[in-house]
Amino acid sequence: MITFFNDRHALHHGKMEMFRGELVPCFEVPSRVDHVLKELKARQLGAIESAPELADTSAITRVHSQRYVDFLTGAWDEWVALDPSNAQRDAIPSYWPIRTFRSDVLPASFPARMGLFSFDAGSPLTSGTWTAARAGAGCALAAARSVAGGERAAFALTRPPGHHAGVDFFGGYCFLNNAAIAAQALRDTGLDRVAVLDIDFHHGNGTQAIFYGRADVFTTSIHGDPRTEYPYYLGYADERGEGEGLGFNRNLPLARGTGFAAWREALAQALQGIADSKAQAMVVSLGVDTFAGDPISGFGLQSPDYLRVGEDIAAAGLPAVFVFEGGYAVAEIGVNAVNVLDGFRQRAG
Ligand code: Q9C
Ligand code: ZN
Repeated sequence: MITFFNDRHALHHGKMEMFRGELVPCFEVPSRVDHVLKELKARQLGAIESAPELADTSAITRVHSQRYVDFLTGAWDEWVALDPSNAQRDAIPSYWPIRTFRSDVLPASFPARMGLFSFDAGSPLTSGTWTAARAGAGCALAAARSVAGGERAAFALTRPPGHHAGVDFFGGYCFLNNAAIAAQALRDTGLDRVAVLDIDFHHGNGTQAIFYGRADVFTTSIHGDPRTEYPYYLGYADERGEGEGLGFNRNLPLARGTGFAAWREALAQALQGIADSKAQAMVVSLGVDTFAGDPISGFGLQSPDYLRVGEDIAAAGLPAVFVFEGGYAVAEIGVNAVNVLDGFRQRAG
């Protein structure tokens, strides 16, 4: 399996996130990816290449709005222009245009615009966020192109993660939706139907929303029940797509505390949905925050279970683009993520 690595990832390094009334150290830290890289090398899973830089943002604007990309491009400079001492502080939104407010008008105020383009206060925007996120999109694109070119599987090893980011918003530690960019790139390189399998603990709200009205990209997510788990406001089983996309989204919410046996049954259902959708390739949003030891999540998977996850995905028989998402038990993150890839490789042959 070939890995494309975002070697600019550490330029995004948030200090603190807002959690229940206080600022706590960010869970989404650069060392996450370093541990996965180290484990990949130790287990000799295949070639590891630094992903090439994007020549332009056209692959990004296939799934994100131009005005959101413009916002992200200039955000840090605008933040520092508000007050030069902001250079020492991350930007965190604190106002949002919820129902009955206008979102069509772009405010001149940067903090107001930051709220327009986000949905939580847990995703600090830093000096290097745009550079890191843009390079991550390049990483996802490179992985998608290699699979479109005939590789059975490729891994986009990047952070910040992506699956919570929508057409025009960031949140959940995500700024650009790498999995959606990869899925769209597969479509744009000639595949008629693709699927996104999201196995991160949290519902892939951004990915779902981006493709909700489309029949060419089947999206399916296994996640903590939104009634109790982040991102709370999306991810219920009755969300099945709309318009032409009706029937092309499938959510499999599971109760906090779910262990591997029940989780694996949900995976079988998700894979059956993908088979029924007639997808020719899949993008896997590979979060390992389903791990029992994850500090912010609530499922009970153990490290060896991830080998079985990779095997089950490989048995579906489709080419796969793995895109790295969440996982916050940093000491075990390398073993857990690479176990999925190794299980896939062994089963795929
Ligand atoms: N103190 C991903 O896994 N915060 N994002 C929950 C934690 C948001 C997770 C509260 C979690 C976002 C990509
Ligand atoms: Zn997650």
